[in-house]
Amino acid sequence: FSWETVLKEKPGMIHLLDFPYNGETPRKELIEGKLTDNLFHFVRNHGGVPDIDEDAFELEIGGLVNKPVKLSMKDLKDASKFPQAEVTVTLQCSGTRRIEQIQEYPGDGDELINAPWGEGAIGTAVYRGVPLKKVLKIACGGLLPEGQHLEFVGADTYFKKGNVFNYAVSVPWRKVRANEEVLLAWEMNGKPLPKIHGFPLRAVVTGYIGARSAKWLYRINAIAEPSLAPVQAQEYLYYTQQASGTMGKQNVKFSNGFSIQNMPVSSAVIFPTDKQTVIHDGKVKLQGWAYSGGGNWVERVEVSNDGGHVWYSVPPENMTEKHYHAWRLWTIELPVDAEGWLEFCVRSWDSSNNTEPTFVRSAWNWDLHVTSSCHRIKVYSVN
Ligand code: MTE
Ligand code: MO
Repeated sequence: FSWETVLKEKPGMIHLLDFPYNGETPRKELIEGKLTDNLFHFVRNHGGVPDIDEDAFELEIGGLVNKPVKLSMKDLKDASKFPQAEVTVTLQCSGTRRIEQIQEYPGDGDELINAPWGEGAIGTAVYRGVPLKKVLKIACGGLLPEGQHLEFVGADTYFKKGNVFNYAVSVPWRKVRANEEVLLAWEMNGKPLPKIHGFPLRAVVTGYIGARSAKWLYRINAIAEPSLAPVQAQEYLYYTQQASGTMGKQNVKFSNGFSIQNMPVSSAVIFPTDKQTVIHDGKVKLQGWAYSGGGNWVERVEVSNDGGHVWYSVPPENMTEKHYHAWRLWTIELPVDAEGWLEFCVRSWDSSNNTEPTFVRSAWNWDLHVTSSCHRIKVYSVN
């Protein structure tokens, strides 16, 4: 899978890395509608894109379950065996808006780990599949009492410090047990899951960072403790600036970081863009997205034309509807009469009354994850 192939199939994608291919949704397509066109959904890969024959494919489920099984795609899609579900889900990479943290202070990773994503490592789709909870119950007779986490293993391989690993992560059984919307999915917006998004089968873990939604999923292990695979145990950790004192990240132990699961509430202005000249006629139209993880929906979005002193609420009728697992797109005519450089910013609140840190440095962390601070852009305003 080369960048050239992707360019042909996904014209206009914002290019991050050739190999492994990583691409960001173009701005216009990002806020085109509540559902992101599959063609333009962002892509985050750690390794190559596996070629999987759906007819020969089997999902193996084992570890601390009552009955280990192998299921073909035909078994999984047999609605008389497993009830199917469709869920609208925003997937957000924990690297979204990382570029702002990089600009504040550089981190300490390579370009794969610290890919400089902007505002487009997020997208929304309707996924169809089977609730993982039901598959574990119906096919495996449930978990053994020690089975407290579910490890997802992807068929893609990935290099780290001279070793080759399969992409593997885990989620707590509690999350799956409490949430029938955690899916094993084979369809995205009514179409077969595209190859680059995990064909033939992926996990879709609502409310969590994108990393837990393993693509090319071929093995699920019920385990007692969170997975020790490097993606789970060594990446997607949140190290506060204080964790390293003045010594730099090289002195930090993995155990000093905490594992990031739920996404916090965050938002972004997509139009206008940073450093753009805007012509105002007493107002300027702003457009963007707002999303919160953990099953929280976005309650309110506010924008400011003066760097965050005076705020204007986006009228609810100018937002797409509330949703437990999906973003809200918003539009507002922001009053503007000044000429010259202005700082526009956005902040939002979710249904648990969480809001966003004021400045990027308030939530800076060594691996540059979950940039949730108030998104700020500078525009040159003329009349
Ligand atoms: N699954 C596998 N097998 N390999 C990967 O590299 N990347 C993860 C996750 N699942 C990844 C994976 C990350 S970090 C994110 S953000 C999402 O997939 C992105 O999903 P997408 O490429 O379908 O947008
Ligand atoms: Mo990600």
